[in-house]
Amino acid sequence: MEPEWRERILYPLVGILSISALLYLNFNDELSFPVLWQPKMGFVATNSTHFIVVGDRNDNNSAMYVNGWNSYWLMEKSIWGSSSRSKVSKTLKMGAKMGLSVCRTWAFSDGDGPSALQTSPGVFNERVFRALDYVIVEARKNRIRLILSLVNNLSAFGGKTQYVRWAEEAGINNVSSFDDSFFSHPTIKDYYKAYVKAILTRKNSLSRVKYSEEPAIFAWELMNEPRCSSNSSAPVLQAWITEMAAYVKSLDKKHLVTVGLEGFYGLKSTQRSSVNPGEWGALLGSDFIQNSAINNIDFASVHAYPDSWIRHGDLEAKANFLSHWVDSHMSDAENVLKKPVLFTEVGFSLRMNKKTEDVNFLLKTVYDRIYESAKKRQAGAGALIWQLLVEGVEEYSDQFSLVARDHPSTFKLITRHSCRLRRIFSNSKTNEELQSEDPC
Ligand SMILES: *C1O[C@H](CO)[C@@H](O)[C@H](O)[C@H]1NC(C)=O
Ligand SMILES: *[C@@H]1O[C@H](CO)[C@@H](O)[C@H](O)[C@H]1NC(C)=O
Ligand SMILES: *[C@@H]1O[C@H](CO)[C@@H](O)[C@H](O)[C@H]1NC(C)=O
Ligand SMILES: *[C@@H]1O[C@H](CO)[C@@H](O)[C@H](O)[C@H]1NC(C)=O
Ligand SMILES: *[C@@H]1O[C@H](CO)[C@@H](O)[C@H](O)[C@H]1NC(C)=O
Repeated sequence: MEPEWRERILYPLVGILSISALLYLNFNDELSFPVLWQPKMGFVATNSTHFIVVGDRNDNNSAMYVNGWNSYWLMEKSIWGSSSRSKVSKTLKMGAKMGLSVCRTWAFSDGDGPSALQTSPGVFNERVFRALDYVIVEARKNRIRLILSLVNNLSAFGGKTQYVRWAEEAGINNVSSFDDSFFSHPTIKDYYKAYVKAILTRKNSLSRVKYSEEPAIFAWELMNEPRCSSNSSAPVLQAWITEMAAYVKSLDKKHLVTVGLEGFYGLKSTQRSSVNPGEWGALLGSDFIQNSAINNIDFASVHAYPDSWIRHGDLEAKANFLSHWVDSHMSDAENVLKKPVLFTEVGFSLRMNKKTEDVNFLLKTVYDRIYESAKKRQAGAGALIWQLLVEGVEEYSDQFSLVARDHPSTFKLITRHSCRLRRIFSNSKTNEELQSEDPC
């Protein structure tokens, strides 16, 4: 061996290898292995009624229409060890392969179990926070953007109920037995704000990027499906959204904010009441128009569950409802709100629709309307199916869950929709899209 070769190549090589080995040994704890490189991404913003990616070409060609999905359990599945983490990674990879660009997931888990993120007001389990760090890093790796929801209306993962319980445990005795004091009691509002602040100012332990600076976050969602039935005329929820959206913006000016509504029209939107699935829709203390019109709310969010909302309708009745529901919200977003609207949960019961073709038919009803809207660069900005699973996460299954193995035709339909949305913008592909996987 030439001595010169040894000095010029071998010694440095050995040096690099031993430093790498040292780094590897030091960081081998998978929970703290640092991320050295991440793909570049722009932030999502809005331009009148559509989304754009800032930092891309800034003509109207950079309009972004979304095909996406829900997997609410990503953080929880990332807490314990690499074999369950690999399911999270697999899920995000699967989304990318289907041309999906946005995933909605929970950034909350309130309570006292070992997988709770917030164990009492303002107190966090660092291990669970690192699981959320991991989800964000993996999303970015796959060029997926996340809609992160900040609290639940329902009591799964704590929700409103847990916040009210904390207040009671702290000796506050004027919280009503309704969980709705979540929206009005000053102490509980402070709990929520402290939580929001901890999330938004978090520095990712893996990438060292602050959440407020992370382009792989598509938006913050104030709450999953807020309802405040005890005040059906809606001012309580309206005031809460106004206050909390402003609070989020005061900490983070780069990210979009949405409410997380189901989309029912309230008592003040009488001209729209026939669009609701029933009279009950107006009595839940929310109002799609008023709540979404708030200045700091950047885009409207709507859910669609025809199987749960009109239980006794046949397939045709459900498809009719769905068409009106989607058209009405897109038209209000375009003409009244002048903001994009995302259908952030669209779910069809596999128990009630016995045939996969029926699920596909209903899903296609929504997708076709989004596609028409995208062709005209209008406000119907996309839909997120509830929910996609990979094999091995059956514990998170519900009657709306789709697994590729069992529902290949639905997966094909979802992918085809991603592709036709992409084709509309194919002569103006953003740099990001050109680099990402092409399923089409
Ligand atoms: C913007 O979009 C419109 C409608 O699709 C098109 O006619 C126009 O040429 C586009 N402008 C630019 C700068 O690409
Ligand atoms: C927003 O859209 C308008 C046309 O509607 C266009 O002229 C403008 O350049 C767009 N701005 C950005 C930042 O994309
Ligand atoms: C929201 O919470 C209330 C209880 O406070 C409950 O009655 C309602 O069913 C929940 N709704 C949804 C859709 O989450
Ligand atoms: C409960 O008490 C606090 C002060 O401790 C007060 O600010 C609040 O208005 C009271 N009532 C409700 C419903 O929040
Ligand atoms: C709803 O809340 C508003 C404002 O707090 C109050 O004026 C109104 O009386 C409440 N309505 C009902 C039905 O509780």
